[in-house]
Amino acid sequence: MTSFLKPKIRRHNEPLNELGLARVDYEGNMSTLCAGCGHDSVTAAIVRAFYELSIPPHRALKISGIGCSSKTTSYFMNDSHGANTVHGRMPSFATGALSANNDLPTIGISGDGDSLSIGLGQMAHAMRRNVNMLYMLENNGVYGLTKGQFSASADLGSLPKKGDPNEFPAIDPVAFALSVGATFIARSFSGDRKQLVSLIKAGLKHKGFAIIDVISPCVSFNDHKGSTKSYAHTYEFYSKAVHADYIAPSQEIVAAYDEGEVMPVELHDGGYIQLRKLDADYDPTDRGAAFNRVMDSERKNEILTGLLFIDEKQPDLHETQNMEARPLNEIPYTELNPGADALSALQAEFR
Ligand SMILES: Cc1ncc(C[n+]2csc(CCOP(=O)(O)OP(=O)(O)O)c2C)c(N)n1
Ligand code: SF4
Repeated sequence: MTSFLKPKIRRHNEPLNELGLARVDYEGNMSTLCAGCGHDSVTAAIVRAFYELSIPPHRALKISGIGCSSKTTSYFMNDSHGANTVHGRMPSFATGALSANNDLPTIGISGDGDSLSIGLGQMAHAMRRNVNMLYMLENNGVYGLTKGQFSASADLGSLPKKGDPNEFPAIDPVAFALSVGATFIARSFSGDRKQLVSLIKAGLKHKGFAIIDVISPCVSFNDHKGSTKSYAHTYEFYSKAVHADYIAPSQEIVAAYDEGEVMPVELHDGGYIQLRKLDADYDPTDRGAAFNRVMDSERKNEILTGLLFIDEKQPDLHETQNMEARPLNEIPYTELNPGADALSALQAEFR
């Protein structure tokens, strides 16, 4: 894909993270997306989250499918491992890469076209297997790259820029993820940087499959009156169910809110996600209750956001399959390849 290098210039007195890196060190190539595209705001949130978590860029994996959204991986962390894969096939690539090295913080970027049509089966199986990755679904209701056809997330009756209203019901990525077993499910908006950065940090620290459905408007093909994925519509119907903050293992947990409203969820790295319920009846650890609340908000035309469901107890794919904990590239060759005699003995067991 076309890309332009961005000069890396650190400002005087720029704040540095624990690794001594500045935010600019987490940026990538110059974006070639349309000015005002929601996807560029998502990139900025990703840059901030990785910088604030002090993740070494060369120890991370970024992968994507095909679409304007999938070009996002080019715009952050040039020093990371990464690949722009095949349309809808990013989850398989992630499953393979993480089987070889489950230690790499992994972010997959996709669009609603890439994820909910050609890639729906791939995404579903990564969710039910609890592959240890953060999956960002940049959702604009259209195929932006191929000039604005409706995608499967377009709401029934929503209007295109030109032509007839959408005739099919939408697939809601959040309801879908709840039904196939994802263990961290959130929704946000490209225009809500604060919420998005917190969710990305929490999602990266979750052990298992984390999905963030980000409403990310396409200014060229789906930002008009009658679209339910425009900036104006999202701002009007935006509703927050839960506020989530990631608290690193070294930070003290301070009860900043009234008791009963705050729910700390412990993560495998010793950190916490501090959940503050904005809706008193909402329980983000109860899959059935979360599903009912999401359906209820859809009936009311609300765009419910925040960390909508979390389950830290399910084992990830690596654990379920009892795979080698050490990254394969750190295992000595003699251990990886014990020789012809060991192979013959193994084959004999199956005769
Ligand atoms: C196998 C295959 N089929 C179709 C296409 C054409 N195509 C390219 S991107 C795309 C959809 C992109 O939509 P989305 O994932 O929502 O990303 P956006 O561009 O809206 O960010 C399609 C259908 C393709 N590249 N490969
Ligand atoms: S066509 Fe739409 S999705 Fe693609 S870059 Fe432009 S605004 Fe973004």
